[in-house]
Amino acid sequence: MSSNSFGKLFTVTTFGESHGPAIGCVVDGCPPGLPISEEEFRSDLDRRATGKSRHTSQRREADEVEILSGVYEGKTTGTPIALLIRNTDQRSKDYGDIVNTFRPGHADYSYWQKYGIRDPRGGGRSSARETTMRVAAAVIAKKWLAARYGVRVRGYLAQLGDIAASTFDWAAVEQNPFFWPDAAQVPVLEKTMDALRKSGDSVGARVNVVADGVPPGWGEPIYGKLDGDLASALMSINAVKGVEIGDGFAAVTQHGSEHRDEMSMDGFASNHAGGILGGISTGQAVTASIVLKPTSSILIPGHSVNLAGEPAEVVTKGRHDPCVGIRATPIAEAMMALVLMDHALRHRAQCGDVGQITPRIPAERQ
Ligand code: EPS
Repeated sequence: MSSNSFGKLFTVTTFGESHGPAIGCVVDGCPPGLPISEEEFRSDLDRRATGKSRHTSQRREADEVEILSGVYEGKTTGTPIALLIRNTDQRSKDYGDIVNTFRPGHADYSYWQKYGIRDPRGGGRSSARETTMRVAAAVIAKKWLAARYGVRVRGYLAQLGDIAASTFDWAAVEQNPFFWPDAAQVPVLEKTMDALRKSGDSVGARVNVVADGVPPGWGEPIYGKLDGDLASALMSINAVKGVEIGDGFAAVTQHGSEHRDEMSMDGFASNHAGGILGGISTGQAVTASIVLKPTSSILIPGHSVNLAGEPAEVVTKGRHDPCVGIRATPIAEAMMALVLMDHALRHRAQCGDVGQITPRIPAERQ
Protein backbone atom coordinates (compact mmCIF):
# COMPACT_ATOMS: atom_id res chain seq x y z
CA MET A 1 0.00 0.00 0.00
CA SER A 2 2.52 2.60 1.10
CA SER A 3 5.26 1.27 -1.22
CA ASN A 4 8.38 1.49 0.88
CA SER A 5 9.20 -2.13 -0.06
CA PHE A 6 9.95 -3.71 -3.40
CA GLY A 7 10.92 -7.11 -4.79
CA LYS A 8 9.01 -10.39 -4.44
CA LEU A 9 11.55 -12.91 -3.16
CA PHE A 10 14.45 -10.56 -2.46
CA THR A 11 12.52 -7.84 -0.70
CA VAL A 12 13.99 -4.50 0.29
CA THR A 13 12.22 -2.11 2.63
CA THR A 14 13.85 1.26 3.27
CA PHE A 15 13.01 3.72 6.03
CA GLY A 16 14.19 7.05 7.35
CA GLU A 17 14.39 10.72 6.47
CA SER A 18 17.28 12.93 5.39
CA HIS A 19 17.44 14.82 8.70
CA GLY A 20 16.07 12.14 11.02
CA PRO A 21 18.38 10.27 13.39
CA ALA A 22 19.06 7.44 10.92
CA ILE A 23 18.18 5.78 7.65
CA GLY A 24 17.96 2.03 7.21
CA CYS A 25 16.66 -0.95 5.33
CA VAL A 26 15.52 -4.50 5.87
CA VAL A 27 16.56 -7.01 3.23
CA ASP A 28 14.45 -10.15 3.41
CA GLY A 29 14.86 -13.31 1.33
CA CYS A 30 18.64 -13.35 0.96
CA PRO A 31 19.88 -16.93 0.58
CA PRO A 32 21.79 -18.18 3.64
CA GLY A 33 25.54 -18.68 3.73
CA LEU A 34 26.68 -15.58 1.83
CA PRO A 35 29.75 -14.12 3.55
CA ILE A 36 29.22 -10.40 4.21
CA SER A 37 30.89 -7.85 6.48
CA GLU A 38 30.32 -4.19 7.29
CA GLU A 39 33.56 -3.26 5.48
CA GLU A 40 32.17 -4.56 2.19
CA PHE A 41 29.60 -1.75 2.10
CA ARG A 42 32.32 0.93 2.17
CA SER A 43 33.28 1.05 -1.49
CA ASP A 44 29.82 1.49 -3.05
CA LEU A 45 28.61 3.81 -0.28
CA ASP A 46 31.64 6.03 -0.87
CA ARG A 47 31.05 6.01 -4.61
CA ARG A 48 27.51 7.37 -4.01
CA ALA A 49 28.23 9.70 -1.08
CA THR A 50 28.06 13.48 -0.99
CA GLY A 51 31.15 15.58 -0.27
CA LYS A 52 33.61 13.44 -2.25
CA SER A 53 34.37 16.17 -4.80
CA ARG A 54 33.60 19.88 -5.20
CA HIS A 55 31.05 18.97 -7.88
CA THR A 56 28.50 17.45 -5.49
CA SER A 57 26.65 18.38 -2.29
CA GLN A 58 29.10 19.24 0.50
CA ARG A 59 27.12 17.47 3.21
CA ARG A 60 29.57 15.09 4.86
CA GLU A 61 28.10 11.87 6.12
CA ALA A 62 30.24 9.02 7.39
CA ASP A 63 27.73 6.50 5.98
CA GLU A 64 28.88 3.79 8.38
CA VAL A 65 26.69 0.70 8.05
CA GLU A 66 25.67 -1.23 11.13
CA ILE A 67 24.42 -4.77 10.48
CA LEU A 68 21.73 -5.30 13.10
CA SER A 69 20.48 -8.76 12.15
CA GLY A 70 20.53 -11.60 9.65
CA VAL A 71 24.29 -12.19 9.73
CA TYR A 72 25.98 -14.65 12.08
CA GLU A 73 29.70 -15.30 12.20
CA GLY A 74 30.13 -13.29 9.00
CA LYS A 75 27.49 -15.12 6.94
CA THR A 76 23.87 -14.40 6.04
CA THR A 77 21.49 -16.69 7.92
CA GLY A 78 18.45 -16.44 5.64
CA THR A 79 16.65 -14.22 8.16
CA PRO A 80 15.93 -10.51 7.61
CA ILE A 81 19.10 -8.43 7.29
CA ALA A 82 18.61 -5.05 8.94
CA LEU A 83 21.10 -2.32 8.01
CA LEU A 84 21.32 1.04 9.75
CA ILE A 85 23.20 4.25 8.93
CA ARG A 86 23.07 7.12 11.39
CA ASN A 87 22.70 10.66 10.00
CA THR A 88 25.45 12.84 11.40
CA ASP A 89 25.64 16.03 9.32
CA GLN A 90 22.13 17.44 9.13
CA ARG A 91 21.80 21.26 8.93
CA SER A 92 18.07 21.63 9.34
CA LYS A 93 18.05 25.43 9.71
CA ASP A 94 18.69 25.66 5.94
CA TYR A 95 15.15 24.42 5.51
CA GLY A 96 13.42 26.88 7.87
CA ASP A 97 12.24 29.05 4.96
CA ILE A 98 10.43 26.24 3.14
CA VAL A 99 8.33 25.05 6.08
CA ASN A 100 5.46 27.14 4.71
CA THR A 101 6.32 27.33 1.01
CA PHE A 102 6.77 24.81 -1.77
CA ARG A 103 10.04 24.70 -3.70
CA PRO A 104 9.21 24.69 -7.44
CA GLY A 105 10.10 21.41 -9.11
CA HIS A 106 10.28 19.59 -5.77
CA ALA A 107 8.16 16.95 -4.10
CA ASP A 108 7.16 19.46 -1.39
CA TYR A 109 3.85 20.32 -3.04
CA SER A 110 2.82 16.80 -4.07
CA TYR A 111 3.72 15.29 -0.67
CA TRP A 112 1.73 18.02 1.06
CA GLN A 113 -1.33 17.46 -1.13
CA LYS A 114 -1.13 13.71 -0.52
CA TYR A 115 -0.32 13.42 3.18
CA GLY A 116 -1.31 16.81 4.62
CA ILE A 117 1.97 16.76 6.55
CA ARG A 118 5.66 16.54 5.57
CA ASP A 119 9.13 16.68 7.06
CA PRO A 120 10.67 19.60 5.15
CA ARG A 121 14.16 19.13 6.59
CA GLY A 122 16.43 18.11 3.74
CA GLY A 123 13.40 17.01 1.75
CA GLY A 124 12.53 14.40 4.40
CA ARG A 125 11.62 11.08 2.83
CA SER A 126 11.80 12.47 -0.72
CA SER A 127 15.51 13.24 -0.30
CA ALA A 128 18.11 11.43 -2.36
CA ARG A 129 19.57 10.48 1.01
CA GLU A 130 17.19 7.50 0.88
CA THR A 131 19.13 6.08 -2.07
CA THR A 132 21.99 5.29 0.33
CA MET A 133 20.05 2.29 1.58
CA ARG A 134 19.32 1.01 -1.93
CA VAL A 135 23.05 1.05 -2.60
CA ALA A 136 23.68 -0.73 0.71
CA ALA A 137 21.08 -3.43 -0.02
CA ALA A 138 22.54 -3.89 -3.49
CA VAL A 139 25.99 -4.62 -2.06
CA ILE A 140 24.48 -7.91 -0.90
CA ALA A 141 22.74 -8.51 -4.24
CA LYS A 142 25.85 -7.69 -6.29
CA LYS A 143 27.94 -10.04 -4.21
CA TRP A 144 25.49 -12.94 -4.51
CA LEU A 145 24.95 -12.41 -8.25
CA ALA A 146 28.70 -12.34 -8.86
CA ALA A 147 29.42 -15.38 -6.70
CA ARG A 148 26.53 -17.49 -7.97
CA TYR A 149 26.32 -16.50 -11.66
CA GLY A 150 29.33 -14.30 -12.45
CA VAL A 151 27.00 -11.34 -13.04
CA ARG A 152 28.70 -7.93 -12.98
CA VAL A 153 26.68 -4.70 -12.88
CA ARG A 154 28.46 -1.50 -13.93
CA GLY A 155 27.38 1.99 -14.86
CA TYR A 156 28.74 5.28 -16.11
CA LEU A 157 27.73 8.86 -16.77
CA ALA A 158 27.06 9.03 -20.51
CA GLN A 159 25.97 12.66 -20.84
CA LEU A 160 26.10 15.78 -18.70
CA GLY A 161 23.94 18.55 -20.12
CA ASP A 162 25.00 18.83 -23.76
CA ILE A 163 28.35 17.09 -23.27
CA ALA A 164 28.31 13.46 -24.40
CA ALA A 165 31.13 10.99 -23.91
CA SER A 166 33.33 11.00 -27.04
CA THR A 167 35.10 7.70 -26.48
CA PHE A 168 34.42 4.81 -24.18
CA ASP A 169 36.73 3.03 -21.75
CA TRP A 170 35.50 1.16 -18.68
CA ALA A 171 38.93 1.62 -17.10
CA ALA A 172 38.44 5.41 -17.05
CA VAL A 173 35.06 5.33 -15.28
CA GLU A 174 36.28 4.80 -11.71
CA GLN A 175 39.24 7.17 -12.14
CA ASN A 176 37.30 10.45 -12.00
CA PRO A 177 34.54 11.88 -9.78
CA PHE A 178 31.99 11.86 -12.61
CA PHE A 179 32.07 8.14 -13.54
CA TRP A 180 32.96 9.42 -17.01
CA PRO A 181 34.24 6.92 -19.58
CA ASP A 182 36.54 9.32 -21.48
CA ALA A 183 39.50 10.53 -19.37
CA ALA A 184 40.43 13.24 -21.89
CA GLN A 185 37.09 15.01 -21.38
CA VAL A 186 37.25 15.22 -17.59
CA PRO A 187 38.83 18.74 -17.55
CA VAL A 188 35.94 19.96 -19.74
CA LEU A 189 33.43 18.53 -17.26
CA GLU A 190 35.25 20.16 -14.35
CA LYS A 191 35.20 23.54 -16.05
CA THR A 192 31.53 23.17 -16.96
CA MET A 193 30.58 22.17 -13.42
CA ASP A 194 32.60 25.01 -11.85
CA ALA A 195 30.82 27.54 -14.06
CA LEU A 196 27.44 25.96 -13.38
CA ARG A 197 27.97 26.00 -9.62
CA LYS A 198 28.95 29.68 -9.77
CA SER A 199 25.82 30.49 -11.75
CA GLY A 200 23.65 28.85 -9.06
CA ASP A 201 21.86 26.74 -11.66
CA SER A 202 21.73 22.98 -12.34
CA VAL A 203 21.76 20.61 -15.30
CA GLY A 204 20.42 17.19 -16.30
CA ALA A 205 22.32 14.02 -17.14
CA ARG A 206 22.16 10.54 -18.61
CA VAL A 207 23.49 7.44 -16.85
CA ASN A 208 23.91 4.07 -18.54
CA VAL A 209 23.98 0.79 -16.67
CA VAL A 210 25.03 -2.62 -17.97
CA ALA A 211 24.81 -6.09 -16.44
CA ASP A 212 27.13 -8.71 -17.96
CA GLY A 213 26.80 -12.42 -17.32
CA VAL A 214 23.03 -12.56 -16.84
CA PRO A 215 22.00 -16.04 -18.00
CA PRO A 216 18.98 -16.53 -20.28
CA GLY A 217 15.64 -17.01 -18.57
CA TRP A 218 15.29 -14.28 -15.95
CA GLY A 219 12.05 -12.29 -16.06
CA GLU A 220 8.40 -13.28 -15.95
CA PRO A 221 5.87 -12.55 -18.64
CA ILE A 222 3.37 -11.02 -18.59
CA TYR A 223 3.28 -8.64 -15.62
CA GLY A 224 6.72 -9.32 -14.18
CA LYS A 225 8.79 -8.66 -17.27
CA LEU A 226 12.45 -8.06 -16.53
CA ASP A 227 12.39 -4.83 -18.54
CA GLY A 228 9.13 -3.78 -16.87
CA ASP A 229 10.56 -4.30 -13.39
CA LEU A 230 13.82 -2.60 -14.38
CA ALA A 231 11.97 0.40 -15.75
CA SER A 232 9.94 0.67 -12.56
CA ALA A 233 13.00 0.32 -10.32
CA LEU A 234 15.09 2.81 -12.29
CA MET A 235 12.21 5.26 -12.53
CA SER A 236 11.90 5.13 -8.73
CA ILE A 237 15.30 6.83 -8.38
CA ASN A 238 14.92 10.47 -7.36
CA ALA A 239 14.91 12.91 -10.30
CA VAL A 240 14.68 10.20 -12.99
CA LYS A 241 12.37 11.33 -15.79
CA GLY A 242 13.15 8.77 -18.48
CA VAL A 243 14.25 5.14 -18.79
CA GLU A 244 15.35 3.28 -21.89
CA ILE A 245 16.09 -0.43 -22.27
CA GLY A 246 18.51 -1.37 -25.04
CA ASP A 247 18.21 1.11 -27.90
CA GLY A 248 15.14 2.60 -26.20
CA PHE A 249 13.69 5.60 -27.99
CA ALA A 250 16.22 5.32 -30.81
CA ALA A 251 14.06 2.42 -32.04
CA VAL A 252 11.55 4.97 -33.33
CA THR A 253 13.55 5.50 -36.53
CA GLN A 254 14.96 1.99 -36.90
CA HIS A 255 13.71 -0.72 -39.25
CA GLY A 256 13.07 -4.29 -38.16
CA SER A 257 15.93 -5.47 -40.34
CA GLU A 258 18.25 -3.27 -38.29
CA HIS A 259 16.79 -3.64 -34.82
CA ARG A 260 16.44 -7.42 -34.60
CA ASP A 261 19.51 -9.07 -33.12
CA GLU A 262 20.44 -11.88 -35.50
CA MET A 263 21.56 -15.15 -34.00
CA SER A 264 23.99 -17.90 -34.82
CA MET A 265 25.89 -20.30 -32.63
CA ASP A 266 28.83 -17.91 -33.02
CA GLY A 267 26.84 -15.41 -30.97
CA PHE A 268 24.28 -12.62 -31.22
CA ALA A 269 25.26 -10.18 -33.98
CA SER A 270 24.11 -7.08 -32.04
CA ASN A 271 22.25 -6.07 -28.87
CA HIS A 272 19.57 -3.56 -29.77
CA ALA A 273 17.13 -5.33 -27.42
CA GLY A 274 19.23 -4.65 -24.34
CA GLY A 275 19.47 -8.34 -23.52
CA ILE A 276 15.73 -8.84 -22.99
CA LEU A 277 13.14 -10.40 -25.33
CA GLY A 278 9.54 -10.98 -24.29
CA GLY A 279 10.44 -9.69 -20.84
CA ILE A 280 13.00 -12.50 -20.35
CA SER A 281 16.79 -12.23 -20.42
CA THR A 282 18.51 -13.65 -23.51
CA GLY A 283 21.99 -14.13 -22.06
CA GLN A 284 23.25 -10.91 -23.61
CA ALA A 285 24.27 -7.88 -21.57
CA VAL A 286 21.23 -6.24 -19.97
CA THR A 287 21.48 -2.54 -20.81
CA ALA A 288 19.48 0.43 -19.56
CA SER A 289 19.78 4.18 -19.67
CA ILE A 290 18.22 6.80 -17.41
CA VAL A 291 17.72 10.52 -17.66
CA LEU A 292 17.92 12.62 -14.50
CA LYS A 293 16.33 16.03 -14.49
CA PRO A 294 18.30 19.12 -13.46
CA THR A 295 18.27 19.46 -9.67
CA SER A 296 15.33 21.56 -8.49
CA SER A 297 17.22 22.97 -5.49
CA ILE A 298 18.98 25.92 -7.11
CA LEU A 299 20.13 29.33 -5.92
CA ILE A 300 18.16 31.23 -8.57
CA PRO A 301 14.97 32.65 -7.04
CA GLY A 302 11.78 31.07 -8.39
CA HIS A 303 8.07 31.78 -8.15
CA SER A 304 5.89 29.56 -6.03
CA VAL A 305 3.09 29.67 -3.47
CA ASN A 306 2.82 29.20 0.28
CA LEU A 307 0.51 26.87 2.22
CA ALA A 308 -2.26 29.45 2.03
CA GLY A 309 -1.95 29.64 -1.74
CA GLU A 310 -0.39 33.10 -1.68
CA PRO A 311 2.45 33.97 -4.08
CA ALA A 312 5.93 33.41 -2.67
CA GLU A 313 9.49 33.64 -3.95
CA VAL A 314 11.74 30.70 -3.12
CA VAL A 315 15.52 30.56 -2.97
CA THR A 316 16.73 27.12 -1.97
CA LYS A 317 19.40 26.99 0.69
CA GLY A 318 21.32 23.88 1.68
CA ARG A 319 24.15 21.93 0.19
CA HIS A 320 22.91 20.73 -3.14
CA ASP A 321 24.22 18.88 -6.17
CA PRO A 322 24.31 21.08 -9.29
CA CYS A 323 23.88 17.83 -11.23
CA VAL A 324 22.32 14.89 -9.39
CA GLY A 325 23.35 12.66 -12.28
CA ILE A 326 26.98 12.81 -11.12
CA ARG A 327 26.17 10.66 -8.09
CA ALA A 328 23.54 8.51 -9.79
CA THR A 329 25.77 5.83 -11.33
CA PRO A 330 26.03 3.64 -8.19
CA ILE A 331 22.31 4.13 -7.55
CA ALA A 332 21.38 2.94 -11.05
CA GLU A 333 23.70 -0.04 -10.64
CA ALA A 334 22.02 -0.78 -7.31
CA MET A 335 18.51 -0.80 -8.76
CA MET A 336 19.62 -3.03 -11.65
CA ALA A 337 21.30 -5.44 -9.20
CA LEU A 338 18.28 -5.58 -6.88
CA VAL A 339 15.91 -6.36 -9.75
CA LEU A 340 18.26 -9.02 -11.15
CA MET A 341 18.67 -10.61 -7.73
CA ASP A 342 14.92 -10.80 -7.25
CA HIS A 343 14.45 -12.32 -10.70
CA ALA A 344 17.29 -14.80 -10.21
CA LEU A 345 15.51 -16.15 -7.14
CA ARG A 346 12.11 -16.09 -8.85
CA HIS A 347 13.46 -17.97 -11.87
CA ARG A 348 15.13 -20.53 -9.62
CA ALA A 349 11.90 -21.01 -7.66
CA GLN A 350 9.67 -21.70 -10.65
CA CYS A 351 11.96 -22.98 -13.39
CA GLY A 352 15.05 -24.21 -11.55
CA ASP A 353 14.36 -27.78 -12.73
CA VAL A 354 14.18 -26.89 -16.44
CA GLY A 355 17.96 -26.81 -16.72
CA GLN A 356 19.82 -26.10 -19.94
CA ILE A 357 17.81 -27.85 -22.65
CA THR A 358 19.29 -26.14 -25.69
CA PRO A 359 22.77 -24.75 -26.44
CA ARG A 360 23.24 -21.17 -25.32
CA ILE A 361 24.08 -18.54 -27.91
CA PRO A 362 27.18 -16.54 -26.91
CA ALA A 363 26.32 -12.99 -25.84
CA GLU A 364 28.48 -11.53 -28.61
CA ARG A 365 29.93 -12.81 -31.90
CA GLN A 366 33.13 -14.74 -31.15
C1 EPS B 1 19.21 16.37 -1.06
C2 EPS B 1 19.62 17.56 -0.51
C3 EPS B 1 20.89 17.66 0.20
C4 EPS B 1 21.86 16.56 -0.19
C5 EPS B 1 21.14 15.23 -0.05
C6 EPS B 1 20.02 15.16 -1.04
O1 EPS B 1 20.61 17.52 1.56
P1 EPS B 1 21.11 18.57 2.66
O2 EPS B 1 20.54 19.88 2.31
O3 EPS B 1 20.64 18.03 3.96
O4 EPS B 1 22.62 18.55 2.52
O5 EPS B 1 23.01 16.61 0.59
O6 EPS B 1 21.98 14.13 -0.31
C7 EPS B 1 22.43 13.37 0.74
C8 EPS B 1 22.49 13.79 1.98
C9 EPS B 1 22.88 12.02 0.33
O7 EPS B 1 23.43 11.28 1.17
O8 EPS B 1 22.68 11.70 -0.84
C10 EPS B 1 17.89 16.29 -1.72
O9 EPS B 1 17.13 17.29 -1.68
O10 EPS B 1 17.56 15.24 -2.31
